[in-house]
Amino acid sequence: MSGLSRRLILASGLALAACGREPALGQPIAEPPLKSLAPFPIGTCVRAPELADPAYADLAARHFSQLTAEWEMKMEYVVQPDGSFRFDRADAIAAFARQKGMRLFGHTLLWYANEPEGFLKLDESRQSFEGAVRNYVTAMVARYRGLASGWDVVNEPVTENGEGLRESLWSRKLGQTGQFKVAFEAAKAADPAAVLFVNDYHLESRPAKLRRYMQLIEQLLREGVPLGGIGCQTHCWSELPAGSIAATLKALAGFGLPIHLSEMDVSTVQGGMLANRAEAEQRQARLYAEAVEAFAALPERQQFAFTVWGMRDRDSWLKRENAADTPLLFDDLGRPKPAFAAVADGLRRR
Ligand code: 9MR
Repeated sequence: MSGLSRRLILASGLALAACGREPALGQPIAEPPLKSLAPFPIGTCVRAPELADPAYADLAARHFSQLTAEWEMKMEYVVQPDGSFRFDRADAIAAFARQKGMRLFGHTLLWYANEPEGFLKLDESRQSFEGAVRNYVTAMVARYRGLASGWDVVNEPVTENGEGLRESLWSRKLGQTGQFKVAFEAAKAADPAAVLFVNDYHLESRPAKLRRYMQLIEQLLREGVPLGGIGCQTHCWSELPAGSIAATLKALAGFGLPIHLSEMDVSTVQGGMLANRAEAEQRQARLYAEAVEAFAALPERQQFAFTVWGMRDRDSWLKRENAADTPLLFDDLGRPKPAFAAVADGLRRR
């Protein structure tokens, strides 16, 4: 090895060691932090107990600038059967975000999938249902005021086939429109600076669902609900045709509101058409690249955050459904996959 190249390697090793990473001679230089390549926040979801694992915590702090709780800020964890709240895990995620200088994203206040006993058994002779919902929303939003940049206020309101809005405890008790008014107004009062979202999935794969979602957004804006942003979860699969994610983001951006690409993952098994993992992972990488490039092409003031739904494949909810799935940017050991490189390249090209 020439003196020059040896000096270069030593010098880059020293520079990295100074940043708290210590590669030895001959080890490849680590990939750049994703967040350093993006002018907008790059988010991931996390679970509180895993933050105690240094490898998991390092990956989160190195690459991401925004954290969403994967489930510990939902009613299913927070609301106890007796109606009391527990914030320990949400507080742990918030403390980690604060310590690492990251934003927190609040997920989620009203969700059809969460109908906790505390609400089902509410004694309405003592407390009205609407009052209890307002108390809950106010308690959550006020607690993380100043740290949470935004909230998913109503999650997944549109039915699977896009024909209508979902029935839930919230729509039955407060009315289909009432649930939005109550939750958004209480959230706005509790933190006027937080951006308040609706959020839904399969918008890129089901045109009828996207149309119904956009009708709902139009209606909420017309009725003066303080809706401040639009969430597009982007749970998809490697066979999704090219162009649909980009077209969906563009359509949603037509409202002029901030866009959160809020839960991206790309299943390599759900589409079921690909025989070969290498091809599935290449298609996956292309879809991640399409998504990040389309997001980066939105007007700057509409780029709320680009969020992936987990870091390592083994942490993904999809892995629990099918152990063969590999939907995320990092493999089981936390090593960057082709999908990671595609996102990094997409960010460099913007
Ligand atoms: O990934 C989440 C999983 O760990 C939870 O068990 C589940 C129920 O809380 O929610 C999953 O996340 C969902 C998100 O909150 C809303 N959009 C769909 C996500 C995947 O199911």
